[in-house]
Amino acid sequence: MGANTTAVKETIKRLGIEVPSWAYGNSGTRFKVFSQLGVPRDPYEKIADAAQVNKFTGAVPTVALHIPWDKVKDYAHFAAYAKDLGVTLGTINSNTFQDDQYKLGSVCNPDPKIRKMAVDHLLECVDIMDITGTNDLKIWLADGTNYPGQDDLRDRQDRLQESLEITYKRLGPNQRMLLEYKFFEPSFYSTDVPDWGTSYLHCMKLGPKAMVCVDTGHHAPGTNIEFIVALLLREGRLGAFDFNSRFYADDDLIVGAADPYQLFRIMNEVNRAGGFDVGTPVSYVLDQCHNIEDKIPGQIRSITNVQEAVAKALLVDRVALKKAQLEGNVLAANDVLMDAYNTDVRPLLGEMRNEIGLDADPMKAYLASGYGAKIAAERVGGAQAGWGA
Ligand code: PSV
Ligand code: MN
Repeated sequence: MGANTTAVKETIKRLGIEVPSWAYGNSGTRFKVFSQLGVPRDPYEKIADAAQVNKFTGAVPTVALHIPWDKVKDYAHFAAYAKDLGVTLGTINSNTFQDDQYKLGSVCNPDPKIRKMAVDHLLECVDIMDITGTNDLKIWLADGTNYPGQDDLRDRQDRLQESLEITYKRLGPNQRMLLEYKFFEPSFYSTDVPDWGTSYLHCMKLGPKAMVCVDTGHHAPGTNIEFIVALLLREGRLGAFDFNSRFYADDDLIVGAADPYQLFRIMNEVNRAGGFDVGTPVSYVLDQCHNIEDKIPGQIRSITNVQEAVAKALLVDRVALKKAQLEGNVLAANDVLMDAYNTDVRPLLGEMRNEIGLDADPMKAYLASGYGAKIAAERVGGAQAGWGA
């Protein structure tokens, strides 16, 4: 085995995994949004639910917000409320995809007035970050085109660069811009930031505070995501993960559900590059929706899936691996990885939770807590939060 088990436990104890506020609202597909009992009706109730995930896993220091879905009157009050519940406000996710004006795109739109509207929104997000004390602005753009000839692909890149530059200049000294890519959807012919290379190019032009966000669900089937991760880490430009799983397109399913081995391979590259070290620039964030499963349990499962993949990656015997690699011993090298991957790390993680005063099994403990029944009884009336709220 690789790192000793005490070191594995200590690393996972300090590995924070941010949860998204939008995981707790109702969600679905373009065909149907299913509603659930007890779903939050405002951003405060979303934070209360996220705090439960932290309470039982001990792994969730921060909650990502989505603007305007999580707009509140008083962000300082909101931040204080979160703090009282044991969490802090995290990444601010911009939203330049829900207004009618964005039909032909936001920051890449051919109309300068609409581009300005989009940039103003990004700047407003930074204003909010200043109040909440958040460091990260995450930008995912729905911009693209549906038909060849619809717009000039290169002009759109120029507009993108210009808009990002204005936003980048507004960042404070400790604030970062995380530029997310996605290979298609909602546009079907071209996407303005479709891949890591495009995101990386723009980040390089912008400066050191711009980093790439790898959303694990945003790649074509068969893509070697760990290679992308290794490359970005090598260049010092991997700023964040958005975790989720996909079988087909961007499904936003529970991380590690579709292919836990892939998640392990990605975490192995992160570990290879020191991405779990103290002071790492990489942030770890869930970006998921729970359409048919219960939401808080879905989030708890996601956290434990990430912890299991990280624990296995930390168990890789790097010395034995390097030796086998340098000797050209293909099977021995592969065995080293498989040994770690095939280790049942659940007892180790249970032990780790006990050491920090938690139940070894966060899912069981949450289900026994009665919180789900409590919110189902209490949260009646009012509009449940969902997409667009
Ligand atoms: C849309 O694909 C998306 O899931 C992106 O991954 C963003 O991170 C998220 O929505 C929130 O805007
Ligand atoms: Mn994402």
